[in-house]
Amino acid sequence: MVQIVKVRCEYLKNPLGIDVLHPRISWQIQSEERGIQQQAYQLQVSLEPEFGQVLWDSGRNDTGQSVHVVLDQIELKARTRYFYRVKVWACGQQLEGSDWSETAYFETGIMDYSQWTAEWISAPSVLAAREEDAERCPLLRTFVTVEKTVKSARIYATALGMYELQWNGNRIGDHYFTPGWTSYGKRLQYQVYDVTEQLGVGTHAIGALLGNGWYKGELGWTQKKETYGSRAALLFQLHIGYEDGTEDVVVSGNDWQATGSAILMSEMYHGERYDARLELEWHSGQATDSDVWHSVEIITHSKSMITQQVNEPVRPAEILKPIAVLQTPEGDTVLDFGQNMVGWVKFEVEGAAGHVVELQHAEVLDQAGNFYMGNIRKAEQRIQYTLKGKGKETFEPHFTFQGFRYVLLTGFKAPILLEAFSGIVLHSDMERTGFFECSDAKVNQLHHNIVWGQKGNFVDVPTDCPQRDERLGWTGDAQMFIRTASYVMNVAPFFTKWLLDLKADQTPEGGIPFYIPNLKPEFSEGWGDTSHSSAAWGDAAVICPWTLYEAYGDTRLLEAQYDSMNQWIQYIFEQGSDPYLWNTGFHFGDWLGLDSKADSYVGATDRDFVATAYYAYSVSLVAKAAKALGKAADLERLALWHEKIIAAFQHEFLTPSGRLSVPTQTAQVLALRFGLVSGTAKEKAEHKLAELLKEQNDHLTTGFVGTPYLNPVLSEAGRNDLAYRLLLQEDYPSWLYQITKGATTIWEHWDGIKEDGSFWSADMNSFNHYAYGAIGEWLYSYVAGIQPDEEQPGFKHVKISPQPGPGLTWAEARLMTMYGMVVSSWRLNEAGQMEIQVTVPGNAYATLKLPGAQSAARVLENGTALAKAAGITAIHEEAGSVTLALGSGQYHFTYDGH
Ligand code: RAM
Repeated sequence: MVQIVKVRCEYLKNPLGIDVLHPRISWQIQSEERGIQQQAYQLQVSLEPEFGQVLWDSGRNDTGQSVHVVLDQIELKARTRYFYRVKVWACGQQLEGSDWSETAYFETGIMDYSQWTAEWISAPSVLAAREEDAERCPLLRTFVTVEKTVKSARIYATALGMYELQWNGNRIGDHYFTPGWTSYGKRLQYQVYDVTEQLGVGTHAIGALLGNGWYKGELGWTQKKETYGSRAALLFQLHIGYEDGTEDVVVSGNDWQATGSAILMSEMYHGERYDARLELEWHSGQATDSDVWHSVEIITHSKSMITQQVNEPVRPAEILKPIAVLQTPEGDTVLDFGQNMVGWVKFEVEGAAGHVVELQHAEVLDQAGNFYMGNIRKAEQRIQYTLKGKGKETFEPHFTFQGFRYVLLTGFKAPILLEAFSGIVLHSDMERTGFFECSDAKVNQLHHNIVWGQKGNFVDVPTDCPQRDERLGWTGDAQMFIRTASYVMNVAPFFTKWLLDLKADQTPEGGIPFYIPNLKPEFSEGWGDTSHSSAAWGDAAVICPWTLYEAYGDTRLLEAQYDSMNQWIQYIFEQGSDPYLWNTGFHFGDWLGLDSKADSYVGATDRDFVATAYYAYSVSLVAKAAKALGKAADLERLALWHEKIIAAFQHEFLTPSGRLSVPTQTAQVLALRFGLVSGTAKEKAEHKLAELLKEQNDHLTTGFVGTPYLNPVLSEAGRNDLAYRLLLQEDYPSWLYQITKGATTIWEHWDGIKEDGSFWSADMNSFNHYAYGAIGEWLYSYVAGIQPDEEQPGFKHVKISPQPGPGLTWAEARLMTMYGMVVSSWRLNEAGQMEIQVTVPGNAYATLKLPGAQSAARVLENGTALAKAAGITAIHEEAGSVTLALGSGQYHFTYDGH
């Protein structure tokens, strides 16, 4: 029996607001049987869930494609729900037709921005006239009267600033920080809410709170505001379809009213100030008092940049309860959530009207055990709540988030009840896809920390850190971590959105700003007058789309970014004194490398070396993209270009006898990983790397640039022994050192907390920075051995090559790919045999290299000889290694001789 599961449109389950003309459909095929390959599919689209009338029927389509099938035969109409289902014929031992999949749907949105008839409305300035109201968030409202039975109702909304919609006093939807952060001048996403249920006959109050958000609040470390504009405004359109076939549209316009809300201040970095005494019964329809309610102002602002939301919204993903309440030596009362998290605290409190309680958020306690805010810099992370004094009150903030493990409480009555506090974890609601476990508890904690680093820093944009006055979409950090990120969660929609902003903010010369979305240049003080295009940072333009292509087989995305990728390498071409070297301009170099000079953040590896190495790498990836997209002429030109860079690199950085002239770990790592050396020069670099590690007593000195590739390079060089030693080191500097210091997320610095418990300087010491979490890639793709194949991307062909090493007795990774779950695990059992368990999803196939297997004859699959086991389509034996070609299914191999 074959069964179809996880039918998705544009990666999403039943999405609303799809505005692409030809969305893509994907599904997965499950079966108990091995070797399942799809032979044909049939796809049907209907306007009704029962498929009474079929709008489009593909008929039987003889193809194996089950991922990103483009719906290009129907002309989609705006604001319409399309139901679809799929059936396949798959071949295992025999050809079988499946049942129809469950019915899924997608719904189109506004599609054409000229259909926005609503107007931008803003609170009148009189509301902010009093000094104490200057920061107050406005509340806008209107009333809607429904006289007939509603069949369907949708709200389409966006804002300059942030908005939260309310319906008769209740929050609408579970999207947070809407409309998200984009390069607002060029792209502004809108959201869709299904409010059919809420819209019974009668009069309804609709409210919208407006906050500063990224649009006009403080951003960057220079305490500047109004990055994108100075006025918060709402754009709102409610389409009501009645049972009788008629329609009404309610839009934001001058009939709306505005007043000040109970939110006296709300800032991303600083937190929120809320006075519950100011709450209004605003939805009752009574408070029409003109002292309180004013007419809104219509503002002129373009709508042409409004666009569909492609990524998942930020949602509350989980709730953590505090594990303890502490009294610090300084006498503070502090909650410990046991996990460095991102989101906010929801709390219950009781007391007299006017009483004020305060929460301040920090990541760590200092050496003495006191609450420590130093590394949060100028971000206040403070929630201040004034009670209304009417029994139990519950509060959670609106337009701000905090990065924290510890919360300093002020004004709360003793004894503190832990039940009264909940840590609400907020992040982009991506599907968790990767799971890793092994025999070492500290390595498992490291993986946990990687996952939490991703949660906390994937709040609509990939940020460097989520707590201090920074929280920016740093390109370098994103490209270093993206491969790991793509194992841990499905990040395709998330990065598709971010790459659209990257493209939008790319300079006319092809340069890439340091962070995306970009800020104004004056926000980047401290970097001189350069505000873009450092090597290894700007290369995100190329590395990110390519990585997504490999992981998800997303050709459309690659095509969409292709020009931007080319513009980036062209930009580099124009920079150097020699077009094939990049030896000019500002670069971050091997950022935070431990071999840096005192008082510098830049590691010892020559910056021109790093820049030229990345230049070569990016050109090689654009060449691969050209190949994948069938652009033969480009491929030829790019291949030649790449050769010239390699030649220039070798001329500049390789001695005549074949040594790299830059004797750092990172230099060897980059040259090896990017294929810049070959033959004896490659051997020398491998040897040198081992020697440099030995000099450090098998410890790394690498920074942001070298660290992600260090272990992969060692494994490729046949030095798993060394890679495992680095992984398992527990003293400084190492990944596990921070675990021994209690880390629950990845630190920015190898020595964020020093051996004696003191801190690295407060000026840049985040405890939630995912860059060094890029070791995750190695755990999945080498330790467990699951790798994509660029020729058959999206894990259509899975390369599985587990690489056991000293110090671990077993490891297992599970990865939900576009085709389904891939599993790879190895275990040295008590009898000293190697056991390998592998799962290959339906309609995919795998090449499995059995680690340490001497001969195929000695390997059993579930007790049977390999030649007799189902699903194994080929067996290769070569120089003491056994490689198998596998069809889909679950396998269990056992053999001696590791
Ligand atoms: C820091 C950021 C980021 C890094 C840049 C160069 O401010 O936190 O991680 O990419 O510097």
